[in-house]
Amino acid sequence: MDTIVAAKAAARAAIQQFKKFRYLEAISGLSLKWETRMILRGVIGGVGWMVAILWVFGFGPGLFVDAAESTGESAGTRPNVVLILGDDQAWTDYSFMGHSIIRTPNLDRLASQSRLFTRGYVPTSLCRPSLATIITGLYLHQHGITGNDPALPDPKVNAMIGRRNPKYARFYETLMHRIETDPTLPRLLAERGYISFQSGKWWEGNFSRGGFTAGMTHGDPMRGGRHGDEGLKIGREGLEPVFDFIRQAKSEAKPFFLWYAPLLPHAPHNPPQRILERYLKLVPSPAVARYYAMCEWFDETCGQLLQFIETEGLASNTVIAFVSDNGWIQDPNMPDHHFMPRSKRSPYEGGVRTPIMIAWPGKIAARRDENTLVSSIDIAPTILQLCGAPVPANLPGVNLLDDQALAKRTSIFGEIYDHDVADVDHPTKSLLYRWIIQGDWKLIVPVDPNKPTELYNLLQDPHEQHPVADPSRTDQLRQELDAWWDGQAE
Ligand SMILES: [Ca+2]
Repeated sequence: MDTIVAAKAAARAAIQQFKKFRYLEAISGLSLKWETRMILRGVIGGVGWMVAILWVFGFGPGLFVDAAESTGESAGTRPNVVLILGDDQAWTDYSFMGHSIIRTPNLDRLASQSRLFTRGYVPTSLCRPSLATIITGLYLHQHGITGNDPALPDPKVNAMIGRRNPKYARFYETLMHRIETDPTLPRLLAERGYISFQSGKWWEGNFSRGGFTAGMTHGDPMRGGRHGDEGLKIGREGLEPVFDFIRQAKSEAKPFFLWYAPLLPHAPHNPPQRILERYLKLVPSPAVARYYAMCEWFDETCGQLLQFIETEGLASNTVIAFVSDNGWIQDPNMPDHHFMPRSKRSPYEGGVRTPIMIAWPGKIAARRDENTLVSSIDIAPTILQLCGAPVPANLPGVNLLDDQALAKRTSIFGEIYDHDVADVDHPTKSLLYRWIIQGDWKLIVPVDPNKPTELYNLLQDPHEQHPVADPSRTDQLRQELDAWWDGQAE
């Protein structure tokens, strides 16, 4: 499919050259002999066709990834971008990822139309820092938002009350201000004329602080602002605010960026009864049934969003990207939403692995990739290039559509912190683990010297049940991890 897309692009380029030449003739008043004209047109057009032929025979990988897929710039296009963010859903919990009970027909369809990476990761398994990474394209130690909340000095005081204490306002402000100084997708896309809308999860105060031109989250702590407030209604109470924004962008003929981060399947696990009933019959644990139903509910809202884009006639000019901010494995023996130790907030696969996909009908060839390691740090540079926006030099990710760049990168990395940030001025002091995956191997390095460093072969042991003793491989991976970032607080 890539070859056909690229060959078509080359053919289109050749036709454009013909047209350009005719235009030049017209505006310059050149009156060339018929024979001269045909020779020149033949030379110009022939170059395009030659490139197309070379591509077909495999001489051009990477060439048109930039020209036709990655930048969008060459065609002068500015596609709309819809970023769908799951919240607390493990990598296994979609039917397209092989789950035998959970139904996700809408995301399955999107997966079949996408460049899908089943070995996707987020560097960290906690909401706020993971979302900050997705919107900035930076690692946690770069953007400085490492936990969900600043630590409260008195754990006995109710957290919501404690957070409103003016004494601690500086702590919140220090963390939140970072999103104003870091690059963000909406801010960078605004330079290309995009309008943007925040819906759902958003931890960084008012939506405008992240560079969104519109949104749902007011972020006022005196009115319950913490991780999305009004925005958290999206999906659970319909999608009308998102639909209104899309209608507005369409009527103003402006390209748009949509942040769709509903609190789904995140707790509270209170799915509609009509969905829950099916799962209660299939699994013995009511808590697991509720979580499974939440996954289907999330999928249902994604279907409503994608259907709206289709109905509005925007599908062919809209990029859809998907990632979950972190995983979740429901404890079957708890009455309510409680996660198992090796899921959310942990460095294990149940916390950090997620499918990552990107779709653009007719522009990005659908392909299921079960080998290549990718990370949520790659989403920002991919979107920026697709929209023809400049990619800041300090972004560590690569374009998900650039096969050569992906092949060159052999390792991906992550860092796990405590839920609360102990010292907002030195946020990396709350570091708990760093991890590296290289090929099939994963090394987890704890900060606590009393905890073991763990090595796993993910191909043979995808759920990390059997640590491997291999000192030389451990040393080699440890060196590469340290070369990436040594974990020392700044
Ligand atoms: Ca989350």
